[in-house]
Amino acid sequence: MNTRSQQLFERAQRSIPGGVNSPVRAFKSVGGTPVFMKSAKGAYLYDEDGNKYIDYIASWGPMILGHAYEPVVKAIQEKVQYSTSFGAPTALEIDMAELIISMVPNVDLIRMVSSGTEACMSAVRLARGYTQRNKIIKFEGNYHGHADPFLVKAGSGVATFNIQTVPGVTGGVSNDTLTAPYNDIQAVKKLVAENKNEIAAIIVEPVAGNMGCILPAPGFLESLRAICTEEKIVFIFDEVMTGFRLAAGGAQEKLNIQADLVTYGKVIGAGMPVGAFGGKAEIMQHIAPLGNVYQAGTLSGNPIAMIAGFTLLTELKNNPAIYKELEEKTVYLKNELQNALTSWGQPFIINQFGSMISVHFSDHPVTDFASAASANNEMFKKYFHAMLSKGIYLPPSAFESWFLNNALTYADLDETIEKTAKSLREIA
Ligand code: HOZ
Repeated sequence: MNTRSQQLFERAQRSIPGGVNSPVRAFKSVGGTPVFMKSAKGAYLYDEDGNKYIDYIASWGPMILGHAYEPVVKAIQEKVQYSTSFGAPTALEIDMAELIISMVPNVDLIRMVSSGTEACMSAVRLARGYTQRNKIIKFEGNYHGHADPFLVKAGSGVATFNIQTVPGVTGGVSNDTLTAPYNDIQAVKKLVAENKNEIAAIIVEPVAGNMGCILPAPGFLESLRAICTEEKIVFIFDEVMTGFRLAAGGAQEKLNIQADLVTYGKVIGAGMPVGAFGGKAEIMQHIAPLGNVYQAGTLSGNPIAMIAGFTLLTELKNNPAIYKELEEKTVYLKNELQNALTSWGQPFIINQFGSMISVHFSDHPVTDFASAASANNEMFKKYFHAMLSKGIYLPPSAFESWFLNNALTYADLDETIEKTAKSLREIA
């Protein structure tokens, strides 16, 4: 008999393209039926068939303190009775802007939007308007949302489905996006030299999370910073995944590097649809209505998204120990996974930074898109399904990072290891 998830997936495909509202959820790269979720609490997800899962996605990052976090739920419930949207300014938007500015280095002004895609798209437009230049450099396997300029050699779903060229993105747009391998500073220098005074921005995931988790090589981000300063290029950190996750001040704080503009997504709304971009006043003042770089949105600064994010970020600001706890849990998981995979005896690489981690079935270090793509991703599929069947919910793609949440207990981590060992025996 079909499970309820199977029934729902069949029904979904009749009204929703591919049965999902975001391609990675379709499970196409790992095969099988996507699991339809009904509820979540703390570190656990519960599906429509009543199965429980230990969650390693955390809604792709934002559930840092776990799902349905009580203070966030209460704050939303209190706020929602006063309307879900005004289309007019609220005091809460100022509280939120002031809070983010107090937590994040190097941000004088910040503009709220409704998603990480919007944030990155707007930051690039601003960089172009500010520098009066057209081209940008992005890195292979980095994903900055689905706006046209970013769908060139992108990570996440674009890499998962091996889409080389995205129909609908014009040549004119793609030609202005130059790409370099992640961690390859010589390739960046070459692009900059070949396109002297034409590069508006370099945009980077400071710790990559859309081709698995990939760490910046020592000196890579520092060299990008130096090139941008020298060549008057706007340096953009895409902190949609790393912001408020690696540290209260995100990757800028954790790695001690200052970007000119920084973008945020779902994390600043505790999972509500929200994003933001901010940076130095000198650049930000070119945004309308201060300047002519136009950018807008009826739902920007939406009160429900703001109160959810404000409540979560306040907790993170007031409890810096959370980051230490999260990292300790992730290192514990990494070490135990390492033991289980070593006893298994086949090649593997684990990449981990802060509370981001991923396993690559690879005999070579995974440092960029090419090395992530040449791992044994067939093995990942088997591992994913073996784990899923045992109640461990990993990202359904080898090209996505896992995200830990602080509601996870050491007992959850031990259970995950025990099930990893069983899964590896099954798939060997
Ligand atoms: N781009 C997201 C992960 N990097 C996928 C989000 C989703 O499918 O919900």
